[in-house]
Amino acid sequence: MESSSLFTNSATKDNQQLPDIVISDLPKERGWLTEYIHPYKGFWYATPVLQGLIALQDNHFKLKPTDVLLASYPKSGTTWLKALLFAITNRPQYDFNTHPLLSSNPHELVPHLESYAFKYPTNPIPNSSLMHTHLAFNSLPVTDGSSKCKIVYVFRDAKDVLSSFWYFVQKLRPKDLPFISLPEAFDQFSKGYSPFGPFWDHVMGYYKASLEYPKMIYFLKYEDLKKDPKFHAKRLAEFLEKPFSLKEESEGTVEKIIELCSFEKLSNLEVNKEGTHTDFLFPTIANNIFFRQGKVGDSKNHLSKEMIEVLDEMTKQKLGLI
Ligand code: PAP
Repeated sequence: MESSSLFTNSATKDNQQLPDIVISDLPKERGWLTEYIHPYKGFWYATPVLQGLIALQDNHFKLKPTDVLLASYPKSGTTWLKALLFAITNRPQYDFNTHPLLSSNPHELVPHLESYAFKYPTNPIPNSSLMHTHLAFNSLPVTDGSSKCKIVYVFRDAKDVLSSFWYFVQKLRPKDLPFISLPEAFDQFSKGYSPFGPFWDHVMGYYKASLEYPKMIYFLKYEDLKKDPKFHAKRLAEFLEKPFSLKEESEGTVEKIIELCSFEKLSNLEVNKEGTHTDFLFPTIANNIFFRQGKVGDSKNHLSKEMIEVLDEMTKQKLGLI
């Protein structure tokens, strides 16, 4: 999907650091869900994602102090965190028996920032204080740390991310685009030019920012959340300045939220087994493709020994002890 120079960024009017982007002038590589991805500020973005980013910049997008932004590399736990953040931030409003998560997929309840902006380029900012992005930290209007918004970043093991992403792509890749094998996807991912990649730079950008601006960014590992969801749900609520009260704790609210957002619960709901929603690239997307295994370490059943060694070594070198 090639864009034209119509998508020129005019945000430089009041923000000199943003260069004009003419997508058709940018280099391109094979996309996974779109025909092409292009480099922008050190990361590879699908053509429509860049179009959304440009629309946001053109409209001088800023995060408000009351905004909560979930950020993630794809397949790192987005659906789970969308559910948890929705349930935590909206908990006074909803009863657990009639909760919106019982009848809507988490992706319908928490808008995807750059997708929304791609779809509505003249009015690109979702009307929701809880949003999600796959953009790298350096593309957000918060890099100086002065924003009072809250950002939650979820990080997952590179091997599980790659295998989860590849299975997702098999289900969603448009049929008119050629098949991508797992070794081909591994090659792109490990060399850094997978969609939203390089994966390790994506993680590192948010990790460093979380150390520098701990009140603004909370960095969470999928694997840690799996191990102790109660502890992390409570910490998330504290970070969002909405700690669970003693009354809520005694009523079991934390446990109820964890149960509601669990893989077992969400993946077995009718809406997530049979339902669909509209995504920016796809008019209809089956809700069940966001629920596959929901396990830690499943990639060992899919990746070769060599792939595992390379990805582990890269993670060790690039992320160290994170
Ligand atoms: P996205 O970035 O495209 O929105 P995302 O939700 O991050 O996708 O990734 C989907 C993965 O999260 C799937 O992992 P798998 O392929 O290894 O199984 C999916 O199963 C898993 N997942 C979805 N919901 C949950 C949940 N409630 N708890 C744990 N894992 C989940």
